Order: sequence, then structure tokens, then C-alpha cells
Amino acid sequence: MDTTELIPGVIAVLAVIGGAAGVVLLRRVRRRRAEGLPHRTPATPAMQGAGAQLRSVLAATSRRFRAQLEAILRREGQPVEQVVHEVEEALIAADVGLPTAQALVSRVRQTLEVPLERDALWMALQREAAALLSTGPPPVPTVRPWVVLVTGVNGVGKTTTIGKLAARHIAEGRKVLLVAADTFRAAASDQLAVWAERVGADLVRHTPGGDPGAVVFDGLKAALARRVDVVLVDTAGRLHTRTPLMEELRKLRRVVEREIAGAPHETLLVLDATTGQNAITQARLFTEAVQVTGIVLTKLDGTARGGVVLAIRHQLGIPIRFIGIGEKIEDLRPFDPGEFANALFGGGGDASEAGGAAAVVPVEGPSP
Ligand SMILES: Nc1nc2c(ncn2[C@@H]2O[C@H](COP(=O)(O)OP(=O)(O)OP(=O)(O)O)[C@@H](O)[C@H]2O)c(=O)[nH]1
Ligand SMILES: [Mg+2]
Repeated sequence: MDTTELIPGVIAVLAVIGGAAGVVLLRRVRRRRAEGLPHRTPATPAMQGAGAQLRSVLAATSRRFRAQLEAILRREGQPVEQVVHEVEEALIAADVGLPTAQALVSRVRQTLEVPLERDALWMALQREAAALLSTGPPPVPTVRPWVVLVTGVNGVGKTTTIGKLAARHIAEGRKVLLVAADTFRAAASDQLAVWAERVGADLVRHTPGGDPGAVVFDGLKAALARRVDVVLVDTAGRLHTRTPLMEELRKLRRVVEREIAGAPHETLLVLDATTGQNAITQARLFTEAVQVTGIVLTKLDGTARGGVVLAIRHQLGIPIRFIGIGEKIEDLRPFDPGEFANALFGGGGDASEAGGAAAVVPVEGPSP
């Protein structure tokens, strides 16, 4: 048989197979939408970048929140006020906290129209969260030495954050000195010494058990003599409820103020995201003691409590400078409000990620 006679038949078979695959795919997308699940889209290079990494870090928080919200949106005939109320509940469950959830929902409510569109709701949440989180650019060292005091309760990630921060400054061409003012634990200065060695920073340390104020004093003198650009002061973890320890921190700050005019240029409070709302209490007490100027929120990887970022920014008014998303040296990222809101409520403009296509959710209008 002439092979050219086969061509129309082959085309017909391929068309049938292609059509069937399309129908299956379409059905799957429809089913996932009906179930309130995002249909999977192939990852593009842009999605695999920084935004995608943050989305995967915040997936646990986001998933919990989305599941709850999509369940609400699937119920037909809900009055808008009921939907809005349940959005507030979902936000509270994601550790956003009551006052912040209320503030966010009231801003979102003003922008919603009836009939309520699912996409419009997600976009309003994303937009208002970004606005709530917005902050000016983080300060860059403008004087030498630029002194940063790093504080926080035990085990939140202060020393690790200092190591990561030092690596960033060094990569940007600055000379960095680490000061081991955590003289409380014998191993603390060893841990900082490992980081100093690893990233190529100078280190000033004393023997364990000494006076932290004396280490800071020596560290600052060394920084001036060696023309260091950035000094990062590691302090002992302390319970915010222990008054003598908080007084010791005030003393450390006074030493810094006395030795270098205008310093500390930044007082960072490190908070562990896994502690959720407790982070707010810690932040209040540290702020009273040492005038915290910026927050580093660590351990956002592996927690479903990422919503606490909104509470911290809204209730304390302190800007979030960096977020910790893992234990590795590169796992410290400057905080970007838009990117963060997108990771929580958006999906890079991908409607499916944001909870489905532009579906009109059948809800009743507000009562007149
Ligand atoms: N998963 C994860 N682990 C982190 C992060 N930041 C720090 N850690 C880990 O948290 C643990 C405690 O970190 P440290 O840097 O020693 O904490 P610290 O606040 O200095 O602790 P103390 O000096 O004892 O108060 C270590 O195992 C770190 O590797 C983060 O962003 N993600
Ligand atoms: Mg430490």
C-alpha cells in the first residue's frame, strides 16, 4: 500500500488521542477547581526563582489558610458578611492574631463588590497584606563602624543570623567584626568563632563567664583601630521576663552608645516564627528595654505560623528586615512585603494558585 494513503488515517488517530487527552486535562482542571484546589501548572524559570522559593517556605501557612477559605467559598448562598467573618477566622488560625485580622478584613471588605468574585477576594487580601507590611528600604551602613546589636530569647537563631548577615556584608565588600558578647554559655563564643572563620570575619572574644560589657568595649576599640565597616554584636539569649537579664542588655547598649556616637545604628530583635503569637510578647518587652529598630524572623521554613509576620508589623510597627528560611548561610533573605503577600495570598499572578479562575461565588449581597 502507498504510505501516503496512511497519512489521513494517522492524523485522524492523533487528533482523537489529542482530543481525549485535552478532555481529560480539562476535566481534571474543572474537578480541582470544583474542589477548590489549584490545578497544577508547569513551573517556569521565573517561578523557580526567589518568589517560588518563598512560596514553598510559606506553603504550610498558605495551605492551611487556603483550605479553610476555599471551604467557605464553596458553600453557596453565604451572605458576604459571613464570608468576610470566616476570612477573619481563617486569618486568626494562621497566627495573624485578632487585632491584625480585624484590621486586614475591614480594609479588604471596603474593596469587595457583590457578587463576590473569588479572585477579587484573594487579590484584595494580597494587596492589603502588602500595604500593611510595607516598609522603607533597610538602612545600609553609612558610617564606619556601623554597629548592629543582635538580641532575642534563647535559641531563636541570633548567632546563626549574625553568621549569615556577616556573609552578606562581606559579599558586598565590607570588613566585618563579630563580637562575642554572649559570655553566658561556654560554647557560645566557639559557635561564633566557627562562623567568623567560615565567612572570613574578624572576631573579638573573652573567656567564658566574663563581663559582656567588657567584650563589647574591646570589640568596638578593635573595630575603630582596624577600620572595620560593620560590627555585629552577639548577645546571650535571655528570657524577656527576667528583669536582671534585660537590665544587663540595657547596660550593653549603654556601652555601645558611650563608645561610638550614634551607635548602635541598628538593634535587631531575632524572633522565632514557630513561637507564633508569643513572638509579639517578646517583641514588646525587648522594645521597651533596648529600642529595637528592626526584626529578623527566623525559622519560617517548617512552620504554619507565618501569618505572625503580619501581626508583628501591624501591632508593633517595627519593620521586618530579614527572614530566616533555613540553616544554611544563604537562607537569610531581605524581607520584601510584596513578595511575602504574594507567597501567602497570591501565586505570582497565577489565578489557579490564588484559588481558582475568576469564579463568581454565589453569595447574597449585604442586607440593605
Ligand atoms: N530551620 C531553621 N533553623 C534555624 C534558622 N535560624 C537558626 N536556626 C537554627 O536554630 C538553632 C539555634 O540557633 P542559634 O543561632 O544558636 O540561636 P541563638 O539565638 O544564638 O541561641 P542562644 O545563643 O542559645 O540563645 C540552630 O540549630 C540553628 O541552625 C532558620 O531560619 N531556619
Ligand atoms: Mg547564640
